Amino acid sequence: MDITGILVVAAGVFAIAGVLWYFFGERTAVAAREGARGVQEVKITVKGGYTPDVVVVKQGRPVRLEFYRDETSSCSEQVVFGDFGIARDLPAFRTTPVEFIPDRPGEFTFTCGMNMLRGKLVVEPA
Ligand SMILES: [Cu+2]
Repeated sequence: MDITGILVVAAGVFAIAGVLWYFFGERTAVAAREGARGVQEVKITVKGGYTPDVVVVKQGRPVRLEFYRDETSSCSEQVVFGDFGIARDLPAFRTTPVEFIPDRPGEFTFTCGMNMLRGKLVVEPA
């Protein structure tokens, strides 16, 4: 293989790694900040996905996730926390709070109403 061939293969490997990272990599994990009254608060932007898409909170303390939906795509018009029995409509270009108390530790997926967009709530044991 000459140098051009090696470069082509290397570029291909980088491209594939990039695609895998884009689809499967965990991009942003954010720990909740404790605000007034001990509420764990995180702002999440909804635009073709959730940013951050990994949110870390502590068990047994109230959580307030503020979803700002920065698009009109119908895909993201609802957010669902199946494990906690929560489904909320997210009006476009507004902030919608989702409040609950994570009563058990673990990793819980939250999704859009169609189960396409995905994020993860990590509840650390108290
Ligand atoms: Cu969707």
